[in-house]
Amino acid sequence: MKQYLDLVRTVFEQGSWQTNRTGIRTLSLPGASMRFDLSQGFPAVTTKKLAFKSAVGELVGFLRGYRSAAEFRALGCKVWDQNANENAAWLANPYRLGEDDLGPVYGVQWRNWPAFKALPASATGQIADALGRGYVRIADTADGQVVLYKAVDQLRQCLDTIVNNPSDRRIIFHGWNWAQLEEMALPPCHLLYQFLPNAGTREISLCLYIRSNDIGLGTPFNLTEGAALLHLVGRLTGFKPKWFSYFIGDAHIYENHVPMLQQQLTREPLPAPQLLLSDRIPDYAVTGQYQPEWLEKIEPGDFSLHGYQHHAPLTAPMAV
Ligand code: UFP
Repeated sequence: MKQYLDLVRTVFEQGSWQTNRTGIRTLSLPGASMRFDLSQGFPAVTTKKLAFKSAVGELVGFLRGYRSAAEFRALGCKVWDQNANENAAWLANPYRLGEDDLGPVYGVQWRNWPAFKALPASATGQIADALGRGYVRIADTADGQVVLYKAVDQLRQCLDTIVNNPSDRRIIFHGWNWAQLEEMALPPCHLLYQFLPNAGTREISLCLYIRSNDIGLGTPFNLTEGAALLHLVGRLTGFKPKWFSYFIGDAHIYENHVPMLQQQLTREPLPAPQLLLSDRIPDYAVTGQYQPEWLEKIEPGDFSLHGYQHHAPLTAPMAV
C-alpha cells in the first residue's frame, strides 16, 4: 500500500485548504488515481488497522439494496449511524422515513434503479418492446403519453453481460440518480463502476470513480469494498481479479485527520495480505453453473484476510 501513502503525501504537498458543508476544513486536490494489481495481493491499508469487517459488512448491505442504518448495523457496520441520525440537514429532510433511514442510497440504485419511459400512445411497437423488456405500464397521461416503469438490477445485468458477452465495453453500474439525490442522506461518493473482463486471459478488472473521497477514513474503506466486490464478481463469473483502478474527483484530507496521516507517513508499509472468499461461494470457473443469486446470499463472514500485518490502530473523527 505504498500507493496510499504516496497519495497522502501528494495531497499534503499539492492540496489547498478549502471549506465545505461539514465545517471542518480540508486539504483538497482535484483529481487523483491509484491502480492495484490484485493478483499480487489485496489493497488493505497496513500503516494502521483496517476496519475490514465493517467494510465488507457495508458492501454486503449494498449488495442487498439496504437503506437503513439498522440493517447495516446488523451486518457489523456502524458507519451509517451518524449520517442517518445526526446529520442536521438529513434530519430535516421531508424524504427521511424516520430513525435510521438513509433514503435510496447506494444499494437501492445498484439493485433497484427506478427507470421510466414516456412514449406516445400511438407508438405501439415501442410500447410492446418496452413491455417485453420488463417495463410495466403505470399511467396514460391526458396528453397521450404512456408512462412505463421498471426497477433495473444494474449489478445483476453487469454479471449477466460478463458471463454472456465479456468483450462488451459497456459493463457499468452507476449510483448518481438525479431524480433521487435529494431523497438520500448522502449522495453517492463511489458512483461509477465499470467491469473490464478479458475473455482471453480470463482476468477481470474494475475501474471505480469516486467523486469525493475522505483520504483518512474513506479511502481505506472504499479500496477494500471495491477490491472485495471485484473478487466476488470474478468468482461468480469465472474470472480472476486483476487490475483495480481507483479514480478520485475531490481527494481530501480533513484538518482533524492530519496528525493520524502524518503518523502513518512515518510508518513503513507491510506486505499486502490475500483476500479469501469462502469455499461456499461457487466458483463459476469450476462448476460451470452461473449462480448470481449469491450476490444476495453472501454474508460478511464469507470474506477474510489472510496474512494481514498492520501497524497499531489509529482513529480520527468522521466529518458528518
Ligand atoms: N465519503 C467517502 N467515501 C464514502 C462515503 C463518503 O470518502 O464511501 F460514503 C466521504 C467523502 C466526503 C464525505 O468527505 O464523505 C461526503 O461529503 P460530500 O457529500 O460533501 O462530498
